[in-house]
Amino acid sequence: MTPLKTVLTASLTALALAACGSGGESAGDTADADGTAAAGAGGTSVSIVDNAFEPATLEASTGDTVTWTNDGGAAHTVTFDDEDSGNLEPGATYERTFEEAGEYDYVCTIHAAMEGTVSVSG
Ligand SMILES: [Cu+2]
Repeated sequence: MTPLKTVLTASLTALALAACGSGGESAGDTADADGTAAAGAGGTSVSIVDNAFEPATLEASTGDTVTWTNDGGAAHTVTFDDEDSGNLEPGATYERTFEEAGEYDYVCTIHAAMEGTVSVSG
């Protein structure tokens, strides 16, 4: 009785399948990103891939604006307790400015295993 729900379910299934496929193919690329993530140069950009935030923990300073870019092939979200990017399609970006020091945990609401933290120091 709910055709819309059927369509949504089918779309989510397709996204999940696409995410699995591209994740395997880009293994070589993500290894590189992991190796350089600790450098922290710039410190205000997070790359979203299928399915992880890179770097998972970002060090930032108060007043910094952090930009997330969806470099993956599936839609993802950047969801804090108090702020939500909504669905970010491939290529989309989201920004948040951190005015206060603290640990800001966030997740992707589409993929439960995707977690990240912005560690803001004053
Ligand atoms: Cu995701």
